[in-house]
Amino acid sequence: MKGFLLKLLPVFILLEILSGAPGITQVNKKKALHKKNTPNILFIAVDDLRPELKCYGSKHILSPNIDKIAKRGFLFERAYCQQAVCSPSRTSLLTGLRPDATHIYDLFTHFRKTTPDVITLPQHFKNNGYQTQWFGKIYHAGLNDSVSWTIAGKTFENENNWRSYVLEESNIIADKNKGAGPPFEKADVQDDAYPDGKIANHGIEALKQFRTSGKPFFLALGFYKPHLPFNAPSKYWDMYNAADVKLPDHMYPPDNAPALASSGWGELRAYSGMPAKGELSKEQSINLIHGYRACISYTDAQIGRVMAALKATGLHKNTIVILWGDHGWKLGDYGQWAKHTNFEIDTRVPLLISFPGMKNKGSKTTSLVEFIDVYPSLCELAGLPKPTHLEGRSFVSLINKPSSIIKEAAFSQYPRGAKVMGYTMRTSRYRFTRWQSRDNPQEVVALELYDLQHDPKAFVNIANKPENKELITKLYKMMLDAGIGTQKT
Ligand SMILES: [Ca+2]
Repeated sequence: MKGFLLKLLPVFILLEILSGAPGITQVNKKKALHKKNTPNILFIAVDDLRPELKCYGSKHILSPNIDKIAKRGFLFERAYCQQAVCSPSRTSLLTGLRPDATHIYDLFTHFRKTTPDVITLPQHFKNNGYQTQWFGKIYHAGLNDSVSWTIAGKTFENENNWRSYVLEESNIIADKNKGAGPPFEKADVQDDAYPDGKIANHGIEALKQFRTSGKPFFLALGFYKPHLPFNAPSKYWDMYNAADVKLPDHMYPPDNAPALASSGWGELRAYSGMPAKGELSKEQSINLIHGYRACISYTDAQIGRVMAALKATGLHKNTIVILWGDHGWKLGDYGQWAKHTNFEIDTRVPLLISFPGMKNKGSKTTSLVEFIDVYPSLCELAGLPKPTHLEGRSFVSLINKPSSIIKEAAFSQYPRGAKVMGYTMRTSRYRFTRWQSRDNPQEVVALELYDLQHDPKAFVNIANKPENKELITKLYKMMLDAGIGTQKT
């Protein structure tokens, strides 16, 4: 541990002194350091995990293993994905580019079609001598990028639908419903009856092999839960009592919000027994919230198994652990379910990092950070040069000084069909969203403004209040100055 710290210190000192784009000297110096240090990367993605964890202040959630990473590491209170849906968010993080640069706004288009030569995060580590391997969901299902990896991975999931049921009755329902079965399942089975347990098993085996080979590695483990359907072994359901589940206190859209701000939550409606229109019953809502919590604890336990193996192999002494959820989620909040909006609740994400010898263990920052910042940050920590295409900036300085601020704003976006794109900007106080024409960025379709200082849950859109006209002009200028939403899409 000490040795790692001593070797890493010069990198921090160097980077504290030098700011902005790395010069040739810095890159060469870092390359030289990299040869000596070569920390491994354990890259943990959790699908549809909103920051509802004990380490994020949610006392009702049992997430001891993720909490342990926070305790030994560093937690980002205000981290934001760039688009609140799987593939665009993951593509953005893994390429270091915003959706307007990847042109990936949907779940079907591969980024190699739109940005054929981009060097992805794992590919960059591969190009710098790392063994890179994945299990589970890193890229979106069916959109793997084989050049990112030195070792082939495995999804453990049926690629064309979300069937991971183990109970016969669930599969019978799914067969009748073109693959979409019940939205949750409770089964008295072992952890590895479902994909996430298998992913942990393979991750553990991979760690053992990396220990034997002694080669630096970038191991990416993408856990599926708490994505729908909320399937988990019974013991995780039994950790919670349905009677304790409280429904959100605001089950309708924000006051004065335009209709396109909301989602119709078609994703959940596609599951068996869910209404095609209208609200869920109270019982359905409680069962789903119960299932989501069970899935968090189930995945948390798998992460705990992997972290125990990291320690048992001794690799924890030289491994950077990063954990992220690809976007937020609504569990009846605003009367809606799933993601697919520009709301704070969908764009805000869990993000944790831990590495040997880090300063300020167990600290948090409220500085805004974005998923596009992950790529340059991991480069900095591993002593690799930062590719010039990256749109984010490293957040490593925050770890050394949690009270500092590295960004005035975080940006996300969401399309509404072929005609409208919504750009949203989070500042330390406000969330400002501008829905505009995709053909003509000057043309405003609708505006939203939430004062999160006075309305922390964003219940009231105040964009149309005359007294906020100047503020909106100022916020829009900030957006334009950052180059957000200026182009046709
Ligand atoms: Ca997702």
